[in-house]
This record gives sequence, C-alpha cells and structure tokens, in this order.
Amino acid sequence: MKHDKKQLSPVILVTGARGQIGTELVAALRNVYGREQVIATDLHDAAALPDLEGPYRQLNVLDKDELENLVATYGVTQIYHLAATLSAKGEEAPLKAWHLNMQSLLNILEAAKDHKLDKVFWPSSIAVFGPSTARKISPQNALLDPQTVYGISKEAGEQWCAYYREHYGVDVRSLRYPGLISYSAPAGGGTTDYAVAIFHEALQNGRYECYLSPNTALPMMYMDDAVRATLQLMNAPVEVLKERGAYNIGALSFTPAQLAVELKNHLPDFTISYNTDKRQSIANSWPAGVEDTEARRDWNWHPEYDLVTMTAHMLDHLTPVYK
Ligand code: AKB
Repeated sequence: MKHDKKQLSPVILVTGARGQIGTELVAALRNVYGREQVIATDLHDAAALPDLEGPYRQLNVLDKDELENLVATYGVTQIYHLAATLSAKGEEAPLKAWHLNMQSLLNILEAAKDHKLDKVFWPSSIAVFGPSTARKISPQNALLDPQTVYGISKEAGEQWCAYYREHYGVDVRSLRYPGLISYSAPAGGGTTDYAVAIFHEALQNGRYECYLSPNTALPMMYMDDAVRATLQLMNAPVEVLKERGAYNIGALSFTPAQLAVELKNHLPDFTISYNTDKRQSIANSWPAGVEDTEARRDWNWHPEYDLVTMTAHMLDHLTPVYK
C-alpha cells in the first residue's frame, strides 16, 4: 500500500494504537479514510492480537530506525503519536517516563521533518498546569508549572513541537486533553482513571473505593468528544489555527461525589468510599476546569456530552458486559 503523494487519501500511522485513545481514534480514522489507510502500531506482537481489524505493525517508538523504516515503506503522510506514560505511572519511574515521552516525540518530529510528512498530531494534557494556574478554570495562556514528570514532558513537548514548526515547517497540532472517559479500552496509569474504573466497579461489585477525595473537581471529557475534537483540529485549515501551541479544550468538570450521585440515579444500590493515595496531590495541582475560547473561536470546538449524557452512554455500553 505504498502511498502515491498525488493520491488524496492520507496514509496515517498511529502509535500507542491499542491504548485508551488509540483504540477509538484508529476506528474513527478508518471510518473516515478507509481501513487500509491507517496503520496501527503498538508494542504488542500481532500474533497475540486476534481482534485486529486492519493493518497493524509491532513498533517500539523509541526505535528510530524501525519507525523511519515503517514511514518509508508505507509512504506515511500523517502520524498520530499517542504512546506515552501517564501522570501517576510516570511518578513511579520518572526518568523512564521522561525518556519514553520525550525521545519518542523527538523521533516522530525527526521523521516528520526528514520524510516531509503533511501533519502530525501529538496530545498534550491539562498536566501542564500547576499550582500557579487559576484553580477554578485555567486560561489558554496560563503560566505552566507542572508538578509531575508527565506534565513536565508535556510542557517540554509543546515547546519542541513549536520548535519543529518554526525551524522546519513541520505542521504539528496538539490538544491539552483533560481526563478521558471511555468504555472500549481501559485507562492506564493516569490520575483521572477513577472516572473510568468507577463504572466497571459499580456494575461488577456495586461499590467503588476512590483514591481521590469526594470534592476533587477535575476537567474531564467523554471519548466521543475527544475523538471529534482531534479530527476537527487535524482537518482545520492551517491558516485558522492562531494558537500554535496546544489548544485547551473543555467539556466536563466534576468531582467523584458528583459522579457517584449521577451513577446512583441509574444504580440506586451503588456506594462509594474514599481512601486517598499519592494521586490526590497530583490532582490537587491541576485546575478544576479549562477555558477554551481559542478552540471555540478558531475551529468551532464545542463538546456534546455533559455529565448526564456521558454517564448514560457509558452505562448503555458497559451494562451488557457485566450481565
Ligand atoms: C492523567 O491522568 O495522567 C491523564 C491526563 C489528564 O493527561 N488522564
């Protein structure tokens, strides 16, 4: 499937394709561009993945030669680079997390420069914010003072993306994702993961012990909105993108206690208890919400799911799994 540059359809390589975002983004991209146009990559051996629904290659994105080889072989024109270690897991082995998050991004940016790729997507995160950000709602241009190695890697990554854009003309686009909630693949290693785990535990055991305190409000988003935002940003004409760093995108802001109340509307016997751990101090350093005027202005961003519709949608999909 070597790409002919004159062809209209892009050839898209996705790293971290088996992760929480990748699972849904690959499906959405295949829906738009066709199954054969999207090459999913991840660390797993293809032989161990019986459910593959399109092209898949095993790839450790720290292996620059293998990455370049795939880009050249398939005539890749766009990369969505999703492989990363998230906030909580990153604190367990900071240097390892830094190496994975930074070196992989630099490998992707180098490949984009050398192979003259059309576009790159790389996710930043609300983890770039820290204690000096307005606690209630963080503006686009807040001072960034991340408190985790993951957040530091996202802040540095935003700078590297700006550098490659400025010096080499790489069209790299980015969003600061909030905590993402989805039913099809588990979240892993993040601070916001409770908002996914709570659904599984509620359906399986009728209770959940939360590692954040009841009133910890954080920015969150349903995965359908996140995927739609990503495709919208990537399809926007470059001239409209006035914010050339990573865009804030807002959707939901809720606490564990508020989510528990909403769950109880569907599952009256559900109970929640609290036992905070190290993730609480990470959550305390993040704002409760983000201000996203620039995304709304430049590429017409608006979320579709609120707490009520997100909860109902999650339960619709997960209830049959636990029946
Ligand atoms: C995490 O909790 O680390 C992630 C994020 C907010 O980027 N979900």
